[in-house]
Amino acid sequence: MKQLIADRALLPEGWRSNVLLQWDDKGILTCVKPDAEEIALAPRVAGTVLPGIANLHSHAFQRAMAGLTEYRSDPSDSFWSWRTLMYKFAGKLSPADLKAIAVQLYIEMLQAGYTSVCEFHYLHHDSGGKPYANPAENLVCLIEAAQEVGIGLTLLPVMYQYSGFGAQPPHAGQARFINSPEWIISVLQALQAAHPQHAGLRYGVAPHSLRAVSPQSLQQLLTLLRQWDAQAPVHIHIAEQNQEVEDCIAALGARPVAWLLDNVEVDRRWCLVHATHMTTAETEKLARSGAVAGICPTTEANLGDGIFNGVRYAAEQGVWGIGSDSHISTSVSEELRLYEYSQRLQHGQRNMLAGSGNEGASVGGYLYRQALRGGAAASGRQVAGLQLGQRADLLVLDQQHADLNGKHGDQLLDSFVFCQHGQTPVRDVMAGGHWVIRDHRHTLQEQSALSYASTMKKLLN
Ligand code: NGQ
Ligand code: ZN
Repeated sequence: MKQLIADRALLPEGWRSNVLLQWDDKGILTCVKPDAEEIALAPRVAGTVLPGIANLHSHAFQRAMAGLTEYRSDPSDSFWSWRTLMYKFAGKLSPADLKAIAVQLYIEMLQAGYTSVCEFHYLHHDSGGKPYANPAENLVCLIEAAQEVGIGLTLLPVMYQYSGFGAQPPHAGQARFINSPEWIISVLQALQAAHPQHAGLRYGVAPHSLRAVSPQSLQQLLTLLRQWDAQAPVHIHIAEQNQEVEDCIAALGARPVAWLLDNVEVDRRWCLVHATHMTTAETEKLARSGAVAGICPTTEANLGDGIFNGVRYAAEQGVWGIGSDSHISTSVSEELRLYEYSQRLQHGQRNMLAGSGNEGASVGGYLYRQALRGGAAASGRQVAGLQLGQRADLLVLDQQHADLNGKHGDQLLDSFVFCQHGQTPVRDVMAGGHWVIRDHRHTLQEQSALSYASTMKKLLN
Protein backbone atom coordinates (compact mmCIF):
# COMPACT_ATOMS: atom_id res chain seq x y z
CA MET A 1 0.00 0.00 0.00
CA LYS A 2 1.36 3.42 -0.95
CA GLN A 3 0.55 5.68 1.93
CA LEU A 4 1.70 8.18 4.50
CA ILE A 5 0.38 10.04 7.50
CA ALA A 6 1.01 13.76 7.68
CA ASP A 7 1.23 15.48 11.06
CA ARG A 8 -0.65 18.37 9.47
CA ALA A 9 -1.75 19.01 5.93
CA LEU A 10 -3.53 21.67 3.94
CA LEU A 11 -6.69 20.08 2.50
CA PRO A 12 -9.38 21.82 0.41
CA GLU A 13 -11.52 22.18 3.57
CA GLY A 14 -8.62 23.62 5.58
CA TRP A 15 -5.81 22.54 7.88
CA ARG A 16 -6.14 19.03 9.31
CA SER A 17 -4.00 16.82 11.57
CA ASN A 18 -2.98 13.17 11.25
CA VAL A 19 -4.00 13.02 7.62
CA LEU A 20 -3.77 9.58 6.06
CA LEU A 21 -3.02 9.75 2.32
CA GLN A 22 -3.12 6.71 0.06
CA TRP A 23 -2.57 6.56 -3.68
CA ASP A 24 -2.67 4.02 -6.49
CA ASP A 25 -0.08 2.89 -9.03
CA LYS A 26 -0.84 5.88 -11.23
CA GLY A 27 -0.11 8.20 -8.33
CA ILE A 28 -3.77 9.21 -7.90
CA LEU A 29 -5.06 9.77 -4.37
CA THR A 30 -7.51 7.06 -3.28
CA CYS A 31 -7.85 8.08 0.38
CA VAL A 32 -7.52 11.42 2.16
CA LYS A 33 -8.53 10.95 5.78
CA PRO A 34 -7.92 13.45 8.58
CA ASP A 35 -7.71 12.35 12.24
CA ALA A 36 -6.73 8.91 11.01
CA GLU A 37 -6.46 6.10 13.51
CA GLU A 38 -4.30 3.85 11.32
CA ILE A 39 -1.41 5.91 12.59
CA ALA A 40 0.87 2.96 13.22
CA LEU A 41 0.56 1.51 9.73
CA ALA A 42 1.73 4.28 7.44
CA PRO A 43 5.08 6.09 7.39
CA ARG A 44 4.70 9.35 9.30
CA VAL A 45 5.71 12.61 7.71
CA ALA A 46 6.87 15.07 10.33
CA GLY A 47 6.32 18.59 9.12
CA THR A 48 3.70 20.52 7.26
CA VAL A 49 2.33 19.02 4.06
CA LEU A 50 1.17 21.38 1.31
CA PRO A 51 -0.26 20.47 -2.07
CA GLY A 52 2.30 20.92 -4.86
CA ILE A 53 1.83 23.83 -7.27
CA ALA A 54 1.69 23.74 -11.08
CA ASN A 55 4.01 26.22 -12.76
CA LEU A 56 1.69 27.39 -15.54
CA HIS A 57 4.18 29.06 -17.87
CA SER A 58 7.66 27.96 -18.86
CA HIS A 59 10.04 28.43 -21.78
CA ALA A 60 12.60 25.94 -20.49
CA PHE A 61 15.52 27.03 -22.68
CA GLN A 62 15.40 30.57 -21.24
CA ARG A 63 16.71 29.16 -17.93
CA ALA A 64 20.16 29.21 -19.51
CA MET A 65 19.90 32.95 -20.25
CA ALA A 66 19.23 33.98 -16.65
CA GLY A 67 21.72 36.68 -15.69
CA LEU A 68 22.97 37.25 -19.23
CA THR A 69 20.70 40.15 -20.17
CA GLU A 70 21.16 42.42 -17.15
CA TYR A 71 23.64 44.63 -18.99
CA ARG A 72 22.67 47.97 -20.49
CA SER A 73 23.81 48.16 -24.08
CA ASP A 74 21.48 51.02 -24.96
CA PRO A 75 19.57 53.51 -22.81
CA SER A 76 16.39 52.39 -24.54
CA ASP A 77 16.79 48.71 -23.58
CA SER A 78 13.36 47.12 -23.30
CA PHE A 79 11.34 43.95 -23.64
CA TRP A 80 12.01 44.17 -27.38
CA SER A 81 15.80 44.42 -27.12
CA TRP A 82 15.74 41.54 -24.60
CA ARG A 83 13.74 39.57 -27.15
CA THR A 84 16.41 40.15 -29.81
CA LEU A 85 19.06 38.74 -27.46
CA MET A 86 16.77 35.85 -26.58
CA TYR A 87 16.28 34.96 -30.26
CA LYS A 88 20.04 35.01 -30.76
CA PHE A 89 20.52 32.68 -27.82
CA ALA A 90 17.67 30.40 -28.92
CA GLY A 91 19.32 30.12 -32.34
CA LYS A 92 22.31 28.29 -30.85
CA LEU A 93 20.57 25.51 -28.96
CA SER A 94 20.69 21.86 -30.00
CA PRO A 95 18.16 19.28 -28.83
CA ALA A 96 20.80 17.92 -26.42
CA ASP A 97 21.34 21.41 -24.98
CA LEU A 98 17.61 21.86 -24.52
CA LYS A 99 17.37 18.59 -22.68
CA ALA A 100 20.29 19.36 -20.34
CA ILE A 101 18.77 22.76 -19.54
CA ALA A 102 15.30 21.33 -18.98
CA VAL A 103 16.57 18.58 -16.65
CA GLN A 104 18.41 21.17 -14.55
CA LEU A 105 15.41 23.51 -14.54
CA TYR A 106 12.87 20.84 -13.62
CA ILE A 107 15.01 19.71 -10.67
CA GLU A 108 15.16 23.33 -9.51
CA MET A 109 11.39 23.64 -9.88
CA LEU A 110 10.75 20.56 -7.77
CA GLN A 111 13.12 21.86 -5.10
CA ALA A 112 11.04 25.03 -4.92
CA GLY A 113 7.70 23.22 -4.65
CA TYR A 114 6.46 23.14 -8.25
CA THR A 115 5.28 19.59 -8.94
CA SER A 116 4.03 20.29 -12.48
CA VAL A 117 5.01 22.55 -15.33
CA CYS A 118 3.27 23.82 -18.47
CA GLU A 119 5.78 24.13 -21.31
CA PHE A 120 4.93 26.82 -23.85
CA HIS A 121 7.35 25.49 -26.41
CA TYR A 122 8.17 27.17 -29.73
CA LEU A 123 11.73 26.11 -30.55
CA HIS A 124 10.58 23.56 -33.09
CA HIS A 125 13.09 23.38 -35.98
CA ASP A 126 16.88 23.34 -36.39
CA SER A 127 18.96 26.51 -36.34
CA GLY A 128 18.36 27.10 -40.04
CA GLY A 129 14.61 26.71 -39.64
CA LYS A 130 14.59 23.23 -41.20
CA PRO A 131 12.30 20.69 -39.51
CA TYR A 132 14.10 17.85 -37.74
CA ALA A 133 13.69 14.31 -39.11
CA ASN A 134 11.28 13.89 -36.22
CA PRO A 135 9.40 17.21 -36.32
CA ALA A 136 8.70 16.81 -32.59
CA GLU A 137 12.40 16.30 -31.71
CA ASN A 138 12.62 19.18 -29.23
CA LEU A 139 9.19 18.50 -27.77
CA VAL A 140 10.32 14.93 -27.07
CA CYS A 141 13.40 16.30 -25.26
CA LEU A 142 11.05 18.10 -22.87
CA ILE A 143 8.95 14.97 -22.34
CA GLU A 144 12.09 12.96 -21.56
CA ALA A 145 13.44 15.63 -19.22
CA ALA A 146 10.17 15.83 -17.29
CA GLN A 147 9.91 12.06 -17.09
CA GLU A 148 13.49 11.52 -15.92
CA VAL A 149 13.19 14.24 -13.27
CA GLY A 150 9.68 13.21 -12.24
CA ILE A 151 7.77 16.48 -12.69
CA GLY A 152 4.25 16.52 -14.19
CA LEU A 153 4.11 18.05 -17.67
CA THR A 154 1.54 19.84 -19.77
CA LEU A 155 3.15 20.24 -23.16
CA LEU A 156 1.87 23.05 -25.35
CA PRO A 157 3.40 23.15 -28.84
CA VAL A 158 3.30 26.78 -29.92
CA MET A 159 1.79 27.97 -33.19
CA TYR A 160 3.91 30.84 -34.52
CA GLN A 161 3.52 32.34 -37.97
CA TYR A 162 4.13 36.08 -38.14
CA SER A 163 6.39 38.80 -36.78
CA GLY A 164 3.56 41.20 -36.08
CA PHE A 165 -0.12 42.08 -36.46
CA GLY A 166 -1.45 42.06 -40.01
CA ALA A 167 0.38 38.82 -40.88
CA GLN A 168 3.80 40.44 -41.23
CA PRO A 169 6.39 37.94 -42.48
CA PRO A 170 8.56 36.36 -39.77
CA HIS A 171 12.08 37.65 -39.02
CA ALA A 172 15.12 35.46 -39.65
CA GLY A 173 15.45 35.06 -35.85
CA GLN A 174 12.01 33.43 -35.78
CA ALA A 175 12.80 30.74 -38.37
CA ARG A 176 12.95 27.98 -35.76
CA PHE A 177 9.40 28.71 -34.61
CA ILE A 178 7.36 28.86 -37.81
CA ASN A 179 4.53 26.38 -38.41
CA SER A 180 0.79 26.09 -39.09
CA PRO A 181 -2.41 24.77 -37.51
CA GLU A 182 -2.02 21.49 -39.45
CA TRP A 183 1.58 21.14 -38.24
CA ILE A 184 0.46 21.49 -34.62
CA ILE A 185 -2.26 18.87 -34.92
CA SER A 186 -0.08 16.39 -36.78
CA VAL A 187 2.64 16.78 -34.16
CA LEU A 188 0.09 16.22 -31.39
CA GLN A 189 -1.09 13.06 -33.12
CA ALA A 190 2.49 11.81 -33.48
CA LEU A 191 3.24 12.63 -29.84
CA GLN A 192 0.12 10.87 -28.63
CA ALA A 193 1.14 7.76 -30.61
CA ALA A 194 4.75 7.73 -29.37
CA HIS A 195 4.22 9.15 -25.86
CA PRO A 196 0.57 8.67 -24.90
CA GLN A 197 -0.92 11.01 -22.34
CA HIS A 198 -1.22 9.80 -18.74
CA ALA A 199 -1.76 11.28 -15.29
CA GLY A 200 1.64 12.97 -15.49
CA LEU A 201 1.53 14.10 -19.13
CA ARG A 202 -1.05 16.20 -20.94
CA TYR A 203 -1.03 17.86 -24.36
CA GLY A 204 -2.55 21.17 -25.36
CA VAL A 205 -1.76 24.03 -27.73
CA ALA A 206 -0.43 27.56 -27.55
CA PRO A 207 -1.12 30.11 -30.25
CA HIS A 208 1.89 32.28 -29.32
CA SER A 209 0.19 35.68 -29.22
CA LEU A 210 -2.18 37.75 -31.34
CA ARG A 211 0.99 39.20 -32.90
CA ALA A 212 2.23 35.82 -34.08
CA VAL A 213 -0.98 34.28 -35.43
CA SER A 214 -3.84 35.67 -37.50
CA PRO A 215 -7.54 35.64 -36.58
CA GLN A 216 -8.02 33.06 -39.36
CA SER A 217 -5.23 30.70 -38.33
CA LEU A 218 -6.28 30.98 -34.69
CA GLN A 219 -9.83 29.92 -35.59
CA GLN A 220 -8.49 27.13 -37.75
CA LEU A 221 -6.28 25.82 -34.94
CA LEU A 222 -9.18 25.88 -32.48
CA THR A 223 -11.46 24.07 -34.91
CA LEU A 224 -8.90 21.33 -35.50
CA LEU A 225 -8.19 21.11 -31.78
CA ARG A 226 -11.88 20.65 -30.99
CA GLN A 227 -11.89 17.57 -33.24
CA TRP A 228 -8.73 16.22 -31.68
CA ASP A 229 -9.50 16.90 -27.99
CA ALA A 230 -12.23 19.36 -27.08
CA GLN A 231 -10.95 19.61 -23.49
CA ALA A 232 -7.29 20.29 -24.29
CA PRO A 233 -5.78 23.37 -22.63
CA VAL A 234 -5.12 26.45 -24.76
CA HIS A 235 -2.54 29.01 -23.64
CA ILE A 236 -1.73 32.36 -25.24
CA HIS A 237 0.51 35.35 -24.43
CA ILE A 238 -1.60 38.47 -24.28
CA ALA A 239 -1.32 42.21 -23.57
CA GLU A 240 2.12 42.01 -22.02
CA GLN A 241 3.48 45.25 -23.48
CA ASN A 242 1.86 48.60 -24.31
CA GLN A 243 3.28 48.49 -27.83
CA GLU A 244 1.43 45.24 -28.39
CA VAL A 245 -1.84 46.79 -27.18
CA GLU A 246 -1.43 49.76 -29.53
CA ASP A 247 -0.57 47.56 -32.51
CA CYS A 248 -3.56 45.36 -31.76
CA ILE A 249 -5.93 48.32 -31.68
CA ALA A 250 -4.49 49.52 -34.99
CA ALA A 251 -4.78 46.10 -36.65
CA LEU A 252 -7.87 44.54 -35.10
CA GLY A 253 -9.73 47.56 -33.77
CA ALA A 254 -9.69 46.38 -30.16
CA ARG A 255 -7.35 45.79 -27.24
CA PRO A 256 -5.91 42.23 -27.15
CA VAL A 257 -7.90 40.83 -24.21
CA ALA A 258 -11.12 42.49 -25.39
CA TRP A 259 -10.58 41.19 -28.92
CA LEU A 260 -9.92 37.66 -27.73
CA LEU A 261 -12.92 37.59 -25.39
CA ASP A 262 -15.19 38.98 -28.13
CA ASN A 263 -13.99 36.78 -30.98
CA VAL A 264 -13.13 33.42 -29.48
CA GLU A 265 -14.94 31.18 -27.04
CA VAL A 266 -12.65 31.71 -24.06
CA ASP A 267 -13.53 29.43 -21.17
CA ARG A 268 -11.92 27.45 -18.36
CA ARG A 269 -9.68 25.57 -20.83
CA TRP A 270 -7.86 28.82 -21.54
CA CYS A 271 -4.86 30.41 -19.88
CA LEU A 272 -4.14 34.04 -20.78
CA VAL A 273 -0.50 34.55 -19.98
CA HIS A 274 0.46 38.01 -18.63
CA ALA A 275 -2.77 39.93 -19.45
CA THR A 276 -0.85 42.83 -17.93
CA HIS A 277 -2.54 45.67 -19.74
CA MET A 278 -6.30 45.49 -19.31
CA THR A 279 -9.00 48.05 -18.72
CA THR A 280 -11.31 47.50 -15.77
CA ALA A 281 -13.97 46.20 -18.16
CA GLU A 282 -11.51 43.70 -19.63
CA THR A 283 -10.41 42.61 -16.15
CA GLU A 284 -14.00 41.96 -15.10
CA LYS A 285 -14.85 40.16 -18.30
CA LEU A 286 -11.78 37.95 -18.10
CA ALA A 287 -12.68 37.02 -14.52
CA ARG A 288 -16.22 36.09 -15.62
CA SER A 289 -14.94 33.92 -18.51
CA GLY A 290 -13.54 31.32 -16.09
CA ALA A 291 -10.21 31.38 -17.92
CA VAL A 292 -6.97 31.45 -15.94
CA ALA A 293 -4.80 34.56 -15.86
CA GLY A 294 -1.21 33.31 -16.04
CA ILE A 295 0.76 35.76 -13.95
CA CYS A 296 4.57 35.64 -14.10
CA PRO A 297 5.66 38.29 -11.58
CA THR A 298 9.46 37.88 -11.65
CA THR A 299 9.64 37.77 -15.45
CA GLU A 300 7.13 40.60 -15.85
CA ALA A 301 9.23 42.72 -13.49
CA ASN A 302 12.46 41.69 -15.18
CA LEU A 303 11.14 42.61 -18.62
CA GLY A 304 9.52 45.86 -17.52
CA ASP A 305 6.06 44.73 -18.59
CA GLY A 306 3.83 46.48 -16.07
CA ILE A 307 1.55 45.46 -13.21
CA PHE A 308 -1.43 43.15 -13.49
CA ASN A 309 -4.59 44.55 -11.91
CA GLY A 310 -4.67 41.92 -9.19
CA VAL A 311 -6.89 43.80 -6.76
CA ARG A 312 -9.72 44.23 -9.22
CA TYR A 313 -9.30 40.71 -10.54
CA ALA A 314 -9.44 39.25 -7.02
CA ALA A 315 -12.56 41.29 -6.25
CA GLU A 316 -14.18 39.66 -9.31
CA GLN A 317 -12.99 36.24 -8.11
CA GLY A 318 -10.89 35.73 -11.22
CA VAL A 319 -8.91 32.53 -11.50
CA TRP A 320 -5.14 32.94 -11.69
CA GLY A 321 -1.92 31.02 -11.24
CA ILE A 322 1.81 31.64 -11.45
CA GLY A 323 4.48 30.86 -14.00
CA SER A 324 8.22 31.30 -13.89
CA ASP A 325 8.27 32.00 -17.65
CA SER A 326 11.87 33.11 -18.42
CA HIS A 327 13.15 31.50 -15.17
CA ILE A 328 15.01 34.47 -13.84
CA SER A 329 13.81 32.78 -10.65
CA THR A 330 12.25 29.40 -9.95
CA SER A 331 10.81 30.07 -6.52
CA VAL A 332 7.11 29.56 -5.78
CA SER A 333 7.31 31.86 -2.77
CA GLU A 334 9.16 34.64 -4.58
CA GLU A 335 6.61 34.62 -7.41
CA LEU A 336 3.70 34.94 -4.96
CA ARG A 337 5.46 37.53 -2.80
CA LEU A 338 6.31 39.74 -5.76
CA TYR A 339 2.74 39.56 -7.02
CA GLU A 340 1.44 40.92 -3.70
CA TYR A 341 4.27 43.47 -3.44
CA SER A 342 3.52 44.81 -6.93
CA GLN A 343 0.01 45.61 -5.69
CA ARG A 344 1.29 47.19 -2.45
CA LEU A 345 3.74 49.40 -4.34
CA GLN A 346 1.07 50.47 -6.77
CA HIS A 347 -1.65 51.23 -4.21
CA GLY A 348 0.51 52.40 -1.29
CA GLN A 349 -1.25 49.99 1.05
CA ARG A 350 -0.68 46.59 2.63
CA ASN A 351 -2.35 43.16 2.38
CA MET A 352 -3.93 43.73 -1.00
CA LEU A 353 -4.54 40.20 -2.27
CA ALA A 354 -6.69 38.36 0.23
CA GLY A 355 -9.80 37.39 -1.73
CA SER A 356 -13.07 39.18 -2.27
CA GLY A 357 -13.98 39.53 1.43
CA ASN A 358 -13.04 42.60 3.44
CA GLU A 359 -11.30 41.31 6.54
CA GLY A 360 -9.76 38.44 8.44
CA ALA A 361 -7.95 36.85 5.52
CA SER A 362 -4.40 35.59 5.28
CA VAL A 363 -2.61 36.96 2.23
CA GLY A 364 -0.24 33.98 2.02
CA GLY A 365 -3.26 31.70 2.35
CA TYR A 366 -5.11 33.40 -0.50
CA LEU A 367 -2.04 33.47 -2.75
CA TYR A 368 -1.12 29.84 -2.21
CA ARG A 369 -4.64 28.46 -2.63
CA GLN A 370 -5.28 30.50 -5.77
CA ALA A 371 -1.97 29.54 -7.34
CA LEU A 372 -2.89 25.91 -6.68
CA ARG A 373 -6.32 26.29 -8.22
CA GLY A 374 -5.26 28.29 -11.28
CA GLY A 375 -2.18 26.18 -11.91
CA ALA A 376 -4.27 23.02 -11.88
CA ALA A 377 -6.86 24.50 -14.25
CA ALA A 378 -4.20 25.73 -16.67
CA SER A 379 -2.41 22.40 -16.67
CA GLY A 380 -5.59 20.49 -17.62
CA ARG A 381 -4.46 17.73 -15.24
CA GLN A 382 -5.70 16.34 -11.92
CA VAL A 383 -3.41 18.42 -9.74
CA ALA A 384 -5.86 20.49 -7.71
CA GLY A 385 -4.60 19.52 -4.26
CA LEU A 386 -4.95 16.82 -1.64
CA GLN A 387 -8.30 15.31 -2.51
CA LEU A 388 -9.62 12.10 -4.03
CA GLY A 389 -8.91 11.66 -7.71
CA GLN A 390 -6.08 14.21 -7.75
CA ARG A 391 -2.39 13.35 -8.06
CA ALA A 392 -0.33 12.75 -4.95
CA ASP A 393 1.68 15.95 -5.51
CA LEU A 394 2.85 17.46 -2.27
CA LEU A 395 5.65 19.18 -0.43
CA VAL A 396 6.81 18.89 3.13
CA LEU A 397 7.89 22.07 4.88
CA ASP A 398 10.57 21.64 7.51
CA GLN A 399 8.82 22.56 10.73
CA GLN A 400 12.26 23.20 12.32
CA HIS A 401 12.94 26.03 9.85
CA ALA A 402 13.33 29.29 11.76
CA ASP A 403 10.64 30.98 9.67
CA LEU A 404 8.06 28.36 10.68
CA ASN A 405 8.85 28.00 14.38
CA GLY A 406 5.71 28.18 16.50
CA LYS A 407 3.44 29.02 13.55
CA HIS A 408 0.05 27.45 12.87
CA GLY A 409 -2.50 27.25 10.08
CA ASP A 410 -2.30 30.01 7.49
CA GLN A 411 0.53 31.69 9.43
CA LEU A 412 2.61 28.91 7.89
CA LEU A 413 1.63 30.06 4.40
CA ASP A 414 2.17 33.73 5.27
CA SER A 415 5.64 32.82 6.50
CA PHE A 416 6.39 30.55 3.57
CA VAL A 417 5.46 33.29 1.10
CA PHE A 418 6.76 36.41 2.82
CA CYS A 419 9.80 35.32 4.85
CA GLN A 420 13.04 34.41 3.22
CA HIS A 421 15.90 33.47 5.49
CA GLY A 422 18.46 30.85 4.60
CA GLN A 423 17.59 27.67 2.79
CA THR A 424 14.04 27.09 1.50
CA PRO A 425 11.78 25.34 4.04
CA VAL A 426 10.65 22.98 1.23
CA ARG A 427 12.41 19.85 2.49
CA ASP A 428 10.78 16.93 0.64
CA VAL A 429 8.65 16.80 -2.48
CA MET A 430 6.43 14.07 -3.86
CA ALA A 431 5.12 14.11 -7.43
CA GLY A 432 2.66 11.49 -8.67
CA GLY A 433 3.20 9.39 -5.55
CA HIS A 434 7.01 9.30 -5.82
CA TRP A 435 9.45 11.12 -3.56
CA VAL A 436 11.43 13.22 -6.03
CA ILE A 437 13.12 15.52 -3.50
CA ARG A 438 14.36 14.12 -0.20
CA ASP A 439 16.00 16.48 2.25
CA HIS A 440 16.31 19.13 -0.52
CA ARG A 441 18.08 16.72 -2.85
CA HIS A 442 17.20 15.12 -6.17
CA THR A 443 18.94 11.88 -7.14
CA LEU A 444 19.95 13.34 -10.54
CA GLN A 445 21.21 16.67 -9.27
CA GLU A 446 24.98 16.02 -9.43
CA GLN A 447 24.74 14.44 -12.86
CA SER A 448 22.56 17.30 -14.06
CA ALA A 449 24.91 19.95 -12.66
CA LEU A 450 27.74 18.47 -14.73
CA SER A 451 25.86 18.35 -18.02
CA TYR A 452 24.36 21.77 -17.39
CA ALA A 453 27.84 23.20 -16.75
CA SER A 454 29.25 21.76 -19.95
CA THR A 455 26.24 22.97 -21.93
CA MET A 456 26.70 26.48 -20.54
CA LYS A 457 30.40 26.42 -21.27
CA LYS A 458 29.72 25.51 -24.87
CA LEU A 459 26.92 28.06 -25.30
CA LEU A 460 28.91 30.92 -23.78
CA ASN A 461 32.08 30.23 -25.75
C1 NGQ B 1 8.48 34.30 -25.40
N1 NGQ B 1 8.39 35.93 -23.66
O1 NGQ B 1 7.73 33.71 -26.16
O2 NGQ B 1 9.46 33.76 -24.91
C2 NGQ B 1 8.18 35.73 -25.05
C3 NGQ B 1 9.00 36.66 -25.87
C4 NGQ B 1 7.55 37.35 -27.76
C5 NGQ B 1 7.56 36.72 -22.96
N2 NGQ B 1 6.58 37.25 -23.61
C6 NGQ B 1 8.75 36.57 -27.33
N3 NGQ B 1 7.74 36.98 -21.70
O3 NGQ B 1 6.70 37.69 -26.94
O4 NGQ B 1 7.44 37.62 -28.93
ZN1 ZN C 1 6.07 33.38 -22.20
